Amino acid sequence: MTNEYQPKSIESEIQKIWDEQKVFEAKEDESKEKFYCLSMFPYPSGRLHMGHVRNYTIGDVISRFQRMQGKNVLQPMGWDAFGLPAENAAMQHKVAPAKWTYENIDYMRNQLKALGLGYDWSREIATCHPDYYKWEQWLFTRLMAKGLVYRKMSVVNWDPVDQTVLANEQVIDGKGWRSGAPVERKEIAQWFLKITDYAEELLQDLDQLDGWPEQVKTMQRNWIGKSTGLQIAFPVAKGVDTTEPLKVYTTRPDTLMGVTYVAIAAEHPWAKKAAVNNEPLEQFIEECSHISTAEADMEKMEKKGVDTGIRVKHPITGEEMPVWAANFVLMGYGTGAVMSVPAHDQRDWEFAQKYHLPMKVVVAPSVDEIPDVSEGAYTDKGVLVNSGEFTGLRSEEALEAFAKKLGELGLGEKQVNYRLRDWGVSRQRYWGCPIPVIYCPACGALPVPEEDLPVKLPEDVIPDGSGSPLAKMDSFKNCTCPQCGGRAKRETDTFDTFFESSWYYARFTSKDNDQAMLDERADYWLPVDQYIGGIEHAILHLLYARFFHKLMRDEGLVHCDEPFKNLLTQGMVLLDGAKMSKSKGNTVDPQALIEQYGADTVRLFIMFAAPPEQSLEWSDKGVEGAHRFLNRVWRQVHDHAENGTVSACSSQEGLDKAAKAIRLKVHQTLQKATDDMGRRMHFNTAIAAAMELLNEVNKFKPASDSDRAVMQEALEILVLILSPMTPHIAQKLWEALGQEGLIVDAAWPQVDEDALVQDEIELMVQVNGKLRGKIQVAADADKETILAAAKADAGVQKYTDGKEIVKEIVVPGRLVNLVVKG
Ligand code: ANZ
Ligand code: ZN
Repeated sequence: MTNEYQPKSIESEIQKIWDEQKVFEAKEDESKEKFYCLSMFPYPSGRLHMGHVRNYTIGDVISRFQRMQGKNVLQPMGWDAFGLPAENAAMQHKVAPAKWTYENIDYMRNQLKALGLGYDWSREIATCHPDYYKWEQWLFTRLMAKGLVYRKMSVVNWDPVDQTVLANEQVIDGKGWRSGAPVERKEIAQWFLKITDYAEELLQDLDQLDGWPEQVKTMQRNWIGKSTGLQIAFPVAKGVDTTEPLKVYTTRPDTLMGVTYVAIAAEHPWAKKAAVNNEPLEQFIEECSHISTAEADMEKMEKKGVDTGIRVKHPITGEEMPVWAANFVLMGYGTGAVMSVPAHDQRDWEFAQKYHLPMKVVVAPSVDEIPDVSEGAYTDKGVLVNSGEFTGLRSEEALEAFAKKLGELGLGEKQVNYRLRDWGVSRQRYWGCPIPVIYCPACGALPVPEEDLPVKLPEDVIPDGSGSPLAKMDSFKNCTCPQCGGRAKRETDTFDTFFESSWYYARFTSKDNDQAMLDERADYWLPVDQYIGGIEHAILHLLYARFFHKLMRDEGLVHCDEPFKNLLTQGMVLLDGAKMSKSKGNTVDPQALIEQYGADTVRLFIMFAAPPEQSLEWSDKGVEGAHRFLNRVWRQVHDHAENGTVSACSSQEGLDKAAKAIRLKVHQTLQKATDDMGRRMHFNTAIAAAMELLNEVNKFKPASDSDRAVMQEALEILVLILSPMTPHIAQKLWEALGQEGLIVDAAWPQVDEDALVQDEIELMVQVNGKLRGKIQVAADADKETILAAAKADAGVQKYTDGKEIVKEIVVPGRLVNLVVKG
């Protein structure tokens, strides 16, 4: 038997055993508590990067730890396989996206296997496979029937040279990435999912998610952006041929008496009406149609506007005020119109300055402290002033007061608004899931009937970057109407790839079902007990997945409200303080490391270098250190096993002091590791404790059979603690220790409380507050005995000799302090 640690051969040998024995294939078993552990699946870009390795190692360690706790663990893996990079690669290498993707998947699957990740590969999913996307097409048609889907004109980036729609990341400095032509805004019809119907529930249910980081929940809350305010109607005075009043939405009704003008979006129907005989306005609208509507840009943009000539009446005072078209008002939010209060809103203030519009102060810190707004708006809340019958109210009281008054006048009511917009799911791209819709000239837009699903994406296509390949393929596009049988055309847009990643976690439970999207196995496994992934997915992916979960629940497919019980957002992997990334060129290739040191070393280093949610600074020295440690464990176990294994010690009976000290250390370590790896999920401190244990064990020289049994126990527990992190070496050492079977199936060891009871304890001895010695005393020693021992200590005597001890302090279990004089 070789005595050298050879990770390469060990690892492939053990991985083969796992494969052959289907060790990680999960079976539903009602008699066992389930644990569904899921790491965010990767995009098959070609190779794993260190961020993947960290994510997946964390998930694997948690899975293995939970399995040892007796849980029935499911840990699946798959591929988020649709997306733009495949199309780019296709153009570059003249290879079909499907071929490129499937080849990458094969390569990366092997990489994951080489890392020793315990996945149930029988449940593997690639989202570009029709068996998978068939069901999201099916769900979409169900949602269509329920009215949760609609089609609406919406703006896209249009490349006039390539005649194609560009994704945001394909627009560089306002130009198309391939053609270099200035991008145009173009309105086309697109499909939307009514996520806004679920806005309130998506917000409320965040409160159930005790196992999510507060930060992520806050980000989701802000994204949903619920606000309570008033919708207020300003009746028409003149300049527009309608009797309908102009509606605005405000979250600051306390400023109502300070409104001096009203601003509407350039796309507002009133602006269009007024533009008919208003040249500057017409130009302004035209100008606005070219700028981006991204909210970030809106903030920076110079505020501009044009007087529409329309006049409205203040709902309470009846005073006439102008209506301006302004570029900072968004058509898609609230009513597309705002009441402007330049004295109390900075944006309105800047606009009023620029166009010489009046200001009126109506909110003040107190009634006799009118703020100066000559340098900028006063935006704080306070007390209403200059507000007629409302003067003296606090801002907080204004909502109710104005709601009542406006209600009586029939000119306003309370309203709740959400910043969240409906989800536009159409993408004018080839490598995605076809949207299952047929357009018939006679019958309109119809869902593809269930029996005709899936609408398969043709896979032998090499896009060339100009236009949509599907739109150019008659064989794909032409079809017959499912209703009248006439000639019809297929939708050639594909889904946003967030569509696929919104429900894959559920499909893993029922992956082989070709009759239904999900079956009763989903009820057994869901919700996911532990979800692990990057913070970059804190908003969109997690929100869409939560939304899909509720959609599936309302279809009767799942029976819980939320998909992910606990969420862990792992920190970044850094090199010299900067995020490791391809674009920065500061990456470390996991593959090379695995080949050099073995997967166990890489896994151990990753788990040791930082707690999962913190960033991890890459260090070659750290990797070498991890490797040395594994070598030392290897040697320690084999040195012991060479003289034959024995059965492990399991009680304090007949042990001498040194043996008891080892057992104490072993069970202290076990207690700590159990808590660190389970409740706290701080694997780094568990590993540090295991390293310390090895040091102690190494100093222990067994002199008897009972000592050898203590050593055996220590090594077994050490190996068990390490096994989730370093499963391959753990398996070999397990065997070396004379154990049968697979260590993955071993139970997590139990702490022996007896071993934790200390006969003797160590106390610090201070002289005048400075540490001068350490003493060993019986755990139940009385004060007299402790003091005698302290005074007898040679180190202490150096400082007490010839001096008078004026005070003696004993802090039980901790220290002795002797105060001396002279
Ligand atoms: C008057 C006012 C006075 C406002 C004041 C603010 C401060 P949140 O909280 O995000 O919901 N607003 C409403 N609709 C808008 C639109 N379509 N485009 C741009 N701005 C719009 O924001 C609500 C506030 O944003 C509203 O309250 C409105 O301005 C503005 F001292 O009304 B406020
Ligand atoms: Zn028809």
